[in-house]
Amino acid sequence: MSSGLPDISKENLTTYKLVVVGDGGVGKSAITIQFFQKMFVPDYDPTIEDSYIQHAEIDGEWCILDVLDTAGQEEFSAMREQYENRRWFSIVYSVTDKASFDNVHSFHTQILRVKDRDSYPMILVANKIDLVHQRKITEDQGKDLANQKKIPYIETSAKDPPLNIDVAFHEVVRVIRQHPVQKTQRRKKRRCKKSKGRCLLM
Ligand SMILES: Nc1nc2c(ncn2[C@@H]2O[C@H](COP(=O)(O)OP(=O)(O)OP(=O)(O)O)[C@@H](O)[C@H]2O)c(=O)[nH]1
Ligand SMILES: [Mg+2]
Repeated sequence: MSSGLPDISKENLTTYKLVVVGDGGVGKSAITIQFFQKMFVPDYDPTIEDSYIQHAEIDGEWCILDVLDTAGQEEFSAMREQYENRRWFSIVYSVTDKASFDNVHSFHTQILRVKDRDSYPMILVANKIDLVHQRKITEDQGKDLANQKKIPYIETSAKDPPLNIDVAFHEVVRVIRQHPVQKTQRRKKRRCKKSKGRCLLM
């Protein structure tokens, strides 16, 4: 009987290594745990670093999602060095926390700097939209920021019943599939080193 899962012994599935970044307390862990474990964690336990891996079927194509849930709190921010080894990003802010919205720009800049590109596939996630009365950042403000950065914008709630959590993870994979990184522009000209008359791209 088929389990519905792909036979990974036969198939070479693509692994998407995602990183979830954003300020402390915006809900990065809640979103990630809701996606992987289908539950809401009401308590706030600041993350140092956690990773999750799972098969996923996105737009009819199976893949492996390997997600790094990062530390938002400054005291754990040394772990952000990990950006270099990872490829794809979701930047999360909380619609109830203006500072977390203001800090999106610095996460975005940091990713472009590490990747040495003018643009890079990523998405902007506006979380905690269930907290309607505490909302400080409107949908229009979020969309404007995402438009400025030329990245998709998704509103989520990790609280039960979850809203757009699967969509957020699926969308980042869609963005990656649509924009193979090879096609994005390097910010600086590639350095060219002469070796035995050949030009090696660095
Ligand atoms: N109401 C509501 N609460 C949320 C939501 N997402 C997260 N929370 C709560 O907000 C608090 C912080 O959530 P976390 O997921 O731990 O935040 P984080 O971004 O992982 O924080 P760091 O690990 O410190 O970077 C917790 O108490 C969560 O239960 C949401 O969508 N709605
Ligand atoms: Mg966390």
